[in-house]
Amino acid sequence: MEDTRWARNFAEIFPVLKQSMSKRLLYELVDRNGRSFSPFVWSARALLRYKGLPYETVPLTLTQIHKTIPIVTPTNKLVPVLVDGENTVFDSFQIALYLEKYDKSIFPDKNIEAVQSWCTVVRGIMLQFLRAVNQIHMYEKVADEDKEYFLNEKVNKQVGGLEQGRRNYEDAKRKLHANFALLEKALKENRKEGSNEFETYFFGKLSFADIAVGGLLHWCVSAVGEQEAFGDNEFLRRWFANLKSTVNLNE
Ligand SMILES: N[C@@H](CCC(=O)N[C@@H](CS)C(=O)NCC(=O)O)C(=O)O
Repeated sequence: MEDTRWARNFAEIFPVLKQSMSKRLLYELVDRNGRSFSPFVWSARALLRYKGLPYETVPLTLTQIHKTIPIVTPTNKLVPVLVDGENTVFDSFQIALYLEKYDKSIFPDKNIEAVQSWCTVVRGIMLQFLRAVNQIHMYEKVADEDKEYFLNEKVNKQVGGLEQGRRNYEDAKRKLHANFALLEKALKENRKEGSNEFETYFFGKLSFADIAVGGLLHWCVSAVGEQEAFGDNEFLRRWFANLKSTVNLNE
């Protein structure tokens, strides 16, 4: 009698269990106000939205990331992590590769190596300029529990401490805007004939290289606000707005 009831209950519960196990989860980093600012998470989110794949987010502070992520993915410490049913993938580029099995490829002409090289180069160059500007602001925005870690691991190591970072800030901003001007030039050179001015992508078509740059711009806007991020670079402001609407990520 007991056994039958247990089996019946299990049969009722099983679809619920299965549904929760097959949920798509995106682990992400948030600031003290619950806002997602990570460039790499933005790229993963953009992919999910572009491909129209439903998902839920697991918002974590840095302190929570350090406790949670090694349990979700024992060989990894960082976000984004995507749990897609029984598959767990980390690193934004790996997530892009994994999501290729769904509609809307993000690697034009299946040219994975070329897109990867561009991502590595562009991210590598832009990150150093962005850090010098963003980290000072992000220190104010991260959760209280994250501040000490953020100061030691990001501000001190990446911008030489708060004082030095603040002293160099205006110069860093000038260099970042010069870097943005080069980005504008590179994008315009790759414009495909017939495309409108803001539909201009590194490979002539939308690729993960654009989505990686979009993530970096999102990080900058989150840190310093849109006005300060773009300054008078109207092209990049509009390019980013166009990218967000293309990937359905207007927040
Ligand atoms: N190459 C990785 C980088 C991921 C990464 O650096 N994630 C940061 C957030 S932006 C993180 O998790 N940081 C945790 C920490 O610094 O302790 C990717 O593309 O996903």
